[in-house]
Amino acid sequence: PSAIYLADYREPTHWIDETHLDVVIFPDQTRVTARLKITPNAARAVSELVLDGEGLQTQAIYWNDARLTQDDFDECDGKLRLKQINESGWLTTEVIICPESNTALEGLYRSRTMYCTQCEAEGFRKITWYLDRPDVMSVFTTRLEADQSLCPVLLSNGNLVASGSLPNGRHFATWHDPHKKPSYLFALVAGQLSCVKDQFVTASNRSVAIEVYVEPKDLDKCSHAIDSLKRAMRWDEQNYGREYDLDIYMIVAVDDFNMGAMENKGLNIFNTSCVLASAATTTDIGFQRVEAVVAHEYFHNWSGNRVTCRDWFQLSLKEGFTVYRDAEFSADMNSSTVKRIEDVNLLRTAQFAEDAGPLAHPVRPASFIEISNFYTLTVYEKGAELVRMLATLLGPEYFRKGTDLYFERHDGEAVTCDDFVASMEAVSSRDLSQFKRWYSQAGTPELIVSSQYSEAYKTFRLTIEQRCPPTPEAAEKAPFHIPIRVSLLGAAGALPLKLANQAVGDLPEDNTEMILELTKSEQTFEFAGVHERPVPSLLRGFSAPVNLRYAYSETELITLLMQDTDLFNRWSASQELGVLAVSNAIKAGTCELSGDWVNALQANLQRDDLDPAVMAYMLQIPSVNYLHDRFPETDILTLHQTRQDLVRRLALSLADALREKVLAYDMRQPYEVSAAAVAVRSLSNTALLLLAEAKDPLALRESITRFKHANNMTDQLAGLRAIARCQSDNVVKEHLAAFYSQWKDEALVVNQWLSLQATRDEADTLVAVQSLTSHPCFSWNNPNKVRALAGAFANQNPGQFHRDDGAGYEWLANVVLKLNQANPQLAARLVTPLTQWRKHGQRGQLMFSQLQRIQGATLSKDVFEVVNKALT
Ligand code: HT7
Ligand code: ZN
Repeated sequence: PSAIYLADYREPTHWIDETHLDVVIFPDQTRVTARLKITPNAARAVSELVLDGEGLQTQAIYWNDARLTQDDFDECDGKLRLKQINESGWLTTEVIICPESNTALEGLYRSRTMYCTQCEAEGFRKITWYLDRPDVMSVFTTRLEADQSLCPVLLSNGNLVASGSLPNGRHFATWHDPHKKPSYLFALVAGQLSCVKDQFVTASNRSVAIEVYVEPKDLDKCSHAIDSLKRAMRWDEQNYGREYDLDIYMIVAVDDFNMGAMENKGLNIFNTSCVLASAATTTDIGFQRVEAVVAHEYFHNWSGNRVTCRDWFQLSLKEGFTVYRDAEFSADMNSSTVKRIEDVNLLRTAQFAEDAGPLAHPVRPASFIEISNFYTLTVYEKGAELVRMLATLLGPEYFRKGTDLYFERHDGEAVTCDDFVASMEAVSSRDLSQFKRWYSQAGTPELIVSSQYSEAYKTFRLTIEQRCPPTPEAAEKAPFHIPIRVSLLGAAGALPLKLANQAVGDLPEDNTEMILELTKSEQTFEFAGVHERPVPSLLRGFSAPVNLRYAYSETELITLLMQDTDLFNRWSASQELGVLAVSNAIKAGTCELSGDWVNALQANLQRDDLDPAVMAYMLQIPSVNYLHDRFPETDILTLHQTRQDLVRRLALSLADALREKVLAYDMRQPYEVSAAAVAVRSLSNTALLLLAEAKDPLALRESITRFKHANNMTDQLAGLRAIARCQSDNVVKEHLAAFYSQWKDEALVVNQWLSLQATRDEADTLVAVQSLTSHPCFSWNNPNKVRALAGAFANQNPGQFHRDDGAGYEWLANVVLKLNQANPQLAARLVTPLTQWRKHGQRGQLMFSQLQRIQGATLSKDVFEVVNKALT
């Protein structure tokens, strides 16, 4: 397979103004007739029309209703070439496809009782011959035909314009979408589905029908998604001035799905895990995920659908922006600090690792072999951080003006990341050319900060140096434009700030926080009128996706933990204290906890003005992956054991306060998913789990009680997790069996059950995981099941995945090889942990050999690209 390059981008040779599809579904044989109105693109003046297609059995081709013979076209290697298309006309193709044998879950496939599609990024070409690229936008009319009893529901994008019965128990439905769209936003669904209906009245008083389609057994799990959707619709009107633009918004829940959800115009298709929710079967995290994903897909209607990407290199234009929008929405609906902590945790543990490994790529990659491999944390999460930095640099008013202009300028267009930044520049008159390096340079910049206080001059200087490590696309990096939000903490709180060169008249009303703009390799910022030696609170709210290095003393970190006026930075200080404790333990070879740290946490546990959910996060020692980033020379298992030791000691030292949190919790309260209720459960369950790590007698008792008497899945799973940490093997087995028999008919709960077993740090976990692949609940064709078992084992069980004998790596490689052809997207994602082999010294050689073993097989493009990059 060969790479394609951003630098080679050319406009399409032809446009497709109208697309008329006729999809006739029979078991094992679906006939797709596409009638396309083709117009040559005058700007290209190329007469050869080359269409994309994969796995299609071509039956017939017509140009303006005249059937073409074999001499008129050439079909080869996924391309259909038609020589002389110099004028507008109608191209009709007829193909046969077989959704029943499509295990890759791209294009049209069958999932349980329904047929459905996944066209992003290049799945439409598996349905019919097409110019399958996002800058070709067309008006779609889709006629679906199927057996009435097997597929009573027939859906596609836009509005239903005709439907009716046909002879032989068949029926049809015709849908018309008035908005031009690229093929990746096309969708159809046909199957046995039940529907929950609701409606939303827009700001301009239009009524929009909401319809959520699920399997009949799941009808009682739709209300949270519907409420979330309505909140998202209102929020987008209020915060971005964006109204929904069709009369109907449909969501379909599908059990077999490669990702979370898909924003097809007017017909979103969702992984069941991101739409279904009920107190009995879904955890708080699950509820929040549903809310976030529903909102994310809804926000795409503007950031992605109305204004789309010119080419797939611009993927972050829609994904980074939409992740930023959904993060702000979730922050507004729940606790903003908790949301930020969760996002920053993900960035620091997983995106930073991606940016430092062999698969590192810029937010706007310059080349790819398989675009599906670029739905990454870098494109999504780091991309969102870029938008956040723009919002920080411009301030809320200009940022909103910038997004308004962007939507207005480019409505109905396929555009680039440069166009997005250009709108921000236009409204603010700022020069963002240096900022744009964030889109083209990969790697996580490191900020090395030092400070100097002058008692005599009452000045405080921050000297900040930026460095960015080499990444595959470039060894040398030009300096980034980095907004650094800072405060200086004095004895009585945040100090008023004035830079030495700043006129008093330029100061804002609240001048206790400031955004420093770092643009050079090294810069010094001098604050004047600082009457006491302050503790700097740096990178508040994580104002840029960078690694901050400042030599805080433990006392300073404790000051930040207790007093910072930025709650996020208080949490950040708690993490730094965890890192410090690990560092001391590694140096000393034994794990002695600092009394000051324990006292500070204890004091925080007793404060009732602190959000309990943030407190729960303050009690977490940083993950092994993050610690490995900080201590790259230390073996991962040593880090894992040191961390476990620290967790136990912390639990023992805080036992009284933790017991109080466990006991204060009233399990019988009716379940509510408000931020406050979630926070209380979060702290109580974190306390329980910590006590379970220390085998505290209360945990031995309470884990069983919580498991048995919980009135919601959050508490029941917390009980089971605690049981798994503190009870004897027999008791654990007994409760795992009881949980399965209680929930065996709820696929999403069974996934939790699989993950819990895959993440147990026990010598026999790998054997258990292997035998679970033969359990009746497991299926290799269901990505949720594979992720729950293999994904959880490889990504969330450092102690067992990194076994000294390499058996964890070998098993993962077997899984990748098994899925390589059946579901290439899934296989390519699963292989990721092995690609980090360079970080693992001697142990890394075992990972390396497994990658080589994979490389020896006949690989799909997806796996080929990942494995080859990892090995070079
Ligand atoms: N835009 C959607 C991407 C997506 C996808 C990509 C590749 C293969 C399968 C997929 N399913 C969904 C999801 C989103 O970001 O909203
Ligand atoms: Zn998205």
